[in-house]
Amino acid sequence: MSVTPECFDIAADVAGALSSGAPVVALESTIISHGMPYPENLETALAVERVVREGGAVPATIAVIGGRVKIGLTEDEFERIGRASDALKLSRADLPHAIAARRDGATTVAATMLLANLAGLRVFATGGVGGVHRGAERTFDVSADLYELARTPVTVVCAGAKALLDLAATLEMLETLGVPVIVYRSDQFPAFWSRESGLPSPLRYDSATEIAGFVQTQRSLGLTSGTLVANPIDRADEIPRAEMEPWIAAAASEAQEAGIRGKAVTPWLLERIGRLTSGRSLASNVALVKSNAGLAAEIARVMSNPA
Ligand code: PSU
Ligand code: MN
Repeated sequence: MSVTPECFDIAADVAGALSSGAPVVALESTIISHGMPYPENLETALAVERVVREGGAVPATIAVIGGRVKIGLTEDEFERIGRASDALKLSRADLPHAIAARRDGATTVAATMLLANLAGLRVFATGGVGGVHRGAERTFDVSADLYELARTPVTVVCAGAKALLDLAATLEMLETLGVPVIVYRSDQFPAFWSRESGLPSPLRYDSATEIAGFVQTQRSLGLTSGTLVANPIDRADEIPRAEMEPWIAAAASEAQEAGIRGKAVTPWLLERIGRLTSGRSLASNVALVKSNAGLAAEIARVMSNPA
């Protein structure tokens, strides 16, 4: 087992699962603090943990509380991250500050991957990963999530990337960085709220067993990058692309006019799109995160008990 840094607190059930080789699924916390409004954020976070348990794995939501890295949160800690308006949004660059200054912070995909890996967790479920923003040729706004996927050996299950990003550029960037992108049971890369993006799947796999086999092969080759698994939202929960596009365009141009920059961009757009769609985007978001948690639990189970 890996030796974790002194600032880590690993929940008892997570530690038990790790020492016995039982399946564990890491979960991020920025989606709680900056991705959804209260109280839906808390309800969703707890529901996602239940889905992982029902799927036969132990959930480990990751966050920084008072400068301690928590691998697995108590209900009070969920509450603290879900309600705290002063929780920092932590990506790779921000973690040492949050820990040294004893702050509360919620971890993005990048920071969650990094911490999960240090704790020995190999599978992680989220909603959407960050990517290349529209207009990145001017702003250079490319999420640190992509670089983390390139360097950290964790399998990340998501619903694609939000269509408010430049999805074609995001896939190009992932290819450049050497990050394999597997789409689960679909020939198109999914666009978060929508099943389709118009972009072909780089790879398509139809079972958790095949995905676990892929990752095993990746490791046997000495490859230390992550793997992105894109799980399209269920048809019953999706908002088709044509319906989403005008709302995304409106939110993106408003963000530009309002001068929103840096870390604030993704949370701002999500909130705005939530309002423009009268909550429909939030309902889809909740459904897809649960679906991803279920698939991640299945992959973690197969990885723990290879055939
Ligand atoms: N996608 C969502 N909800 C979110 C995020 C992504 O549907 O809350 C968060 C994730 O934590 C992701 C982060 O890692 O936004 C990316 O932010 P940025 O673009 O600033 O790297
Ligand atoms: Mn950014």
